[in-house]
Order: sequence, then structure tokens, then C-alpha cells
Amino acid sequence: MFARCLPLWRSSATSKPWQLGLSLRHSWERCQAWSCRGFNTTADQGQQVDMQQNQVLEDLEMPVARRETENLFQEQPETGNQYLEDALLRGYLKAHLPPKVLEEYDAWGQRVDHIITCSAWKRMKEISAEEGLIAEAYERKYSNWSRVHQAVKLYLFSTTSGGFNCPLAMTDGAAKVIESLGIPASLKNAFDHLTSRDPKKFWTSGQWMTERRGGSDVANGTETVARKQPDGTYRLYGFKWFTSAADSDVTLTLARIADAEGHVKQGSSGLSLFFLKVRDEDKKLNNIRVQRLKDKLGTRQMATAELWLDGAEAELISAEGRGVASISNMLNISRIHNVIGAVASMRRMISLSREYALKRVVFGKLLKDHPLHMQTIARLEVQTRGAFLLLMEIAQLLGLAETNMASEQDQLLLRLLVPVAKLYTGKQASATVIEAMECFGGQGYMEDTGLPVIVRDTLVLSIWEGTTNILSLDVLRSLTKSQGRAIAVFFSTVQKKIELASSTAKLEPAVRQMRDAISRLTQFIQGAGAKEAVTMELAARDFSYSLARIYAGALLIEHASRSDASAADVSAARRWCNQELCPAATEFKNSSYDAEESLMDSSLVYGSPPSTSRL
Ligand code: UCC
Repeated sequence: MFARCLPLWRSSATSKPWQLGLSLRHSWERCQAWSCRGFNTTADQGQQVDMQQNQVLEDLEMPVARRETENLFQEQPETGNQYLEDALLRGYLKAHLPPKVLEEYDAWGQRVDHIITCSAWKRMKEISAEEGLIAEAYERKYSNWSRVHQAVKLYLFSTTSGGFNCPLAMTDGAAKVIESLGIPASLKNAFDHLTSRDPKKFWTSGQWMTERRGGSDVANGTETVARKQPDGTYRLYGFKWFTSAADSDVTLTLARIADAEGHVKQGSSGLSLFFLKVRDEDKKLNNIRVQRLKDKLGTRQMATAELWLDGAEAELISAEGRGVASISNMLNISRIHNVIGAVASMRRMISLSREYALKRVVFGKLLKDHPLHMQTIARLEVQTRGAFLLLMEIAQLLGLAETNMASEQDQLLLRLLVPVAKLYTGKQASATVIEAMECFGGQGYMEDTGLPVIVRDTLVLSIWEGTTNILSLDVLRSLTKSQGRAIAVFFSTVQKKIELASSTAKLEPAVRQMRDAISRLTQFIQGAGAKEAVTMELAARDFSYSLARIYAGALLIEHASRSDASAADVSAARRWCNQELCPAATEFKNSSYDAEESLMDSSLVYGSPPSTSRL
């Protein structure tokens, strides 16, 4: 089938280059259609093809002049994708097939809950192992640069991975948790599988945290109970409401350990972390039932499910009651993967827009020759550059931390920058891909260009792994926990980076804007810090954006102050710094975080007069 598809893949790639890797569903559909075309060729059609081929050969031998006047040559009918164009077929399948790709029972009525994935998805797993997309980080072949190396590979893989970057994020997170526990003997085998380069051995991991009461307030929303067994293992009972990559081999999950009377402790300190295998040696589910697959806006290639744990065998891997703190190692890694996904989506959409602008003629000239159009893409480019440098900074710091080369300051900075980058790039990515889609006009809105798939898959990035507000509160958590040392490191690092540029005349305006922003941020922290705690909570989002913009500004300036920096590098730094770098200071000045304004927020939302209750 592949051989039959091959020439057509090529011609398709020439006409629509972005379609190749973007949508597994679409490429599958294309492949299906092409192979059908091959199978269904009748004798008559075969003759026609032969005649056409002969005609082409003869035509090639004709003198050019004759060829141009020749009008016997007929237009070849262009058929599109036979699946997409067959409305009846699609309508029939939609009406008759069950909406979920889930085989619940076997032929003998036994419940099997088998999630069926396509061969391309399975191949992605093999490729991930062969490329060492997780292994790279743990082999540390490139010492402290290993994480940068891995991040770059993942960045290049991300938008053509068909959603496989999600299980990779969680697999990396699980390996990190196990490593941070010192790779206990009972988890050595799992660690080896998760970090294997052998496709036959490679395992992926899930991260089952979200329950019916929601995914943000894990401490109060987790109902799953763990009952200790005589052999020291546990059995888990509960309902996991949102489990991504439900076809994973293993998973980490939280549960409350029941005491002898069956009582559990509520809140964060009642949660412990468990490791479990999804299937046993005979490939039977570990007392897990798949309730249904989730009907998501995007990332539909990846199975996300609701799962019942009905006595699933599990191993306790954290100290009792330290579940959240233990799983936060996984969260921080998968949040970095989220940043990778965000920057990759932005880059992909800009590349496509850029390419399209070289070909599309409108109002008598190429799009690339319309200054307003170029300005639009250039603005996206500046945003993407800032996000990319933030990603690389985090990868560098993580690499240092994992090779014992990080100072205490580096570690504090890493802890602070992960939520900052995750929340900021998630939002940037959504805005960027939507703007870039517009660069294609109406075509950008058409499913079969593959562009809407990228947009849908990107929109999840600000929700997954902690929403913008939850991450903003995590930024505050990291500052509080470090008792102010993290913000001190932030300031000193930013100062150092812009110091390097102070002798570069072209960067002078950017440096000045940065100094002004740093001073306003300092004043904001002093002002807001002197008020009630709720002021900082209300400012958390604007404050996090300020940290992101100032830090990315410093990185862009640092990058542009290298001796071999290009004019575009300088321009990117200058343009970045032209934006509002410290929205928290502006809003603080506007009294936006005052109690009265907060009450007015409710009034604006609900239309009722402001309540008199105090915050
Ligand atoms: O979205 C989901 C699907 C998975 C898909 C993954 C693929 C994505 C890849 C994309 C690829 C492109 S699963 C659900 C996602 N849910 C979350 O991310 C949770 C969101 N909520 C939070 O992050 C909250 O802030 C919580 C759950 C961490 C809050 O928990 P607590 O227990 O109320 O908070 P505490 O009491 O402040 O924290 C408990 C401990 C503290 O340590 P100790 O006790 O030593 O002081 C905290 O410092 O945990 C520590 N801690 C952390 N440590 C909390 N968060 C962190 C952190 N990020 N880093 C280090």
C-alpha cells in the first residue's frame, strides 16, 4: 500500500507541503483514498492511463512550437481525496459507527476495554524510542547540555508528532519522579523501560490527576482511595475523569490511603503518590474500566479517557501524605514540554505563513510584498523568538540542575521560570496560531489545509497542566516558598543580561525600557507586598506576565548583543521591549487590585450591585 501511495505522497507534498505531517487523520484518509484508487483501477481505466502515458511520451518528443499549438491533449480530471469527497460514505459512517474508537467487549462478551489506536500512533512510539526522545535526558551524554539537546529534538518533532508529544511529556515526568526518588529497586525496571531507546521495550506513562471535582484543586478534588494489601501493595478505587494518553503502559496517580477503619484524610496532606501498570503480563487491564473516551476540541489523535479504578494494583512511591509535592516533579517536566509544544506550534504556523506569502498573489503582487502583511508576520516572529529563548533558558537550567552544576540561585530561577514560561507561552501560542491562520485568508479556515488542526491542538496548551490562573498562583507559591530569594535572583539575572548590552548603541532604547520596567516592577512588589495578601493574588496574572515579558526581553537583548548578532536579532529585542513590559505596575497604579475594584469585577460579570462583603 505504501508503495502505491508513494508517488502521490510526493505530488501532494509539492502542492500542499504543510499537510504531510500535520494530521494523522487526514494523512490516513489520504492514504486510504490513494490505495483505493490503485485497487479499483478497471481494465478500461488501465487502457486510458496507458494511452495518456504514451501521449505524454510523444508530447515530450514534439518540438516545442508544435506542442504549444497542439490541442488534442485533454485536461486530466483531478480527483481529490476520495474519502473526503464522498459525502454519502462519510454521512453513512457518521450515522452508523459508534462515535468512540473503543472495543468494550470481546467476541465472547468479556469486557476488554481495548482502546484502538492507528498504526501511525504506534509508529510514533517506536520513533520516539529510536530517537531517544526521553532517553537523551537521562543518559546525559551531553552533560549539562543534554536537556537542551532533548528540547530541540522535541521542538522539531512536536508539530509532526500527531499528538504523541503528550505521552512523551508525561513519560519524561514519570522518569523524573522515579529518578528523584533515587530509582528504588522496585521501580528500576519501569525506569529502564521509560528511558529505553529500544522500541520493543519503550513504555509511556500517563498522569492521572484529574477527578470529577476538577483538575486544578487536586488537594480537595481527589476522591480515589488506596487500600493496603497484606503484601504491602495497594489497591486503588476511584474515578479518574480525564486521563490523557489512556493507552499508556504505566501511570502515576494520587490517592488517599484508608486507615484500618476505612477513613481517609482530606486535603493535600491526605494525598500519596502511586505507580501502577495499566495492564498485566497477559495484557489484561489492571482492574481498570474505560468509561468512555473524551470528546475534545483538539488533540483528538490522542485517546483521553474516563477511567474507573476498581481495585487497581498499585505501589506507593511517595511518603504518605506527600503526594502533591512528589508529583510536582512530574508537573514541572510536563509543563516544560507544554512550553516546547507552544513554541513549536508558533514556529510551524509562522513557517507556513511565510512560505505562503512567497506564493500567493493578491492585489497584483505577492503577499510578501504587502508591507502590512509582513508587519503582521514580523510581530508574530518577535513573539516566537521571545518564547523560544525562554524555553532554551529553562532547558539549560534544568540541564545544570540534573548534572549537579546548578547553583542554588539557578535552582530557584528554574522553579520560578517554569510556571512563568508555561502560562505565558500557552497564551502566546493561542494568539499566534490564530493570527497566523488569518494570514491564509479563507483558506486558513478550511479543514483540508490542515491548518485548523494545528489551531485546535494549540488551544489546549493554556489549559493542560494548569490553567493560566493556577500557574500564576504557582508563581506566587514559588516566591513565597523561597522567602523572596527567587525574585532577588530574577532581578540580578535580568540585570546581568542587559548589562552585557549596555555598550551596544543600537540596543540602547531597549535597555532603557528594560531598566524602567525593572524599576516599576520593584515598586509594584514593594507596594503590593505592603497590602493585604489578596492584592498579590489579584495581581498574580499581570505579575506573571510582567516576569515573562521582562525575562524574555533580557534574553532577547542578551542574544542581540553577541558580536555576530544580526540586524533582525537587534530589531526583535527592540520591538519586544516596545510593548508594555510591566502590566502589573500599570494596573497597580490604576488601583485594579483594590478591594472595591474586585467587587466591581463581580458586578460587571453578574450585573448586580457590588456586594458589601469584604474579600
Ligand atoms: O492536564 C492534565 C492532563 C495531562 C496532560 C499532560 C500533557 C501535557 C503535555 C503537552 C505537550 C505539548 S492532568 C491535570 C493537570 N493538573 C495540574 O496541572 C494541577 C493544577 N493544580 C496545581 O498545580 C495546584 O497548584 C496544586 C495541585 C499543585 C496545588 O496543590 P496543593 O496541595 O493545594 O498545594 P500546596 O499545599 O501549596 O503544595 C503542596 C506541596 C508544597 O510543598 P511543601 O509541602 O514541601 O511546602 C508545594 O511547595 O507541593 C509543592 N508544590 C510544588 N513544588 C506544588 N506545586 C509545585 C511545583 N510546581 N513545583 C514544586
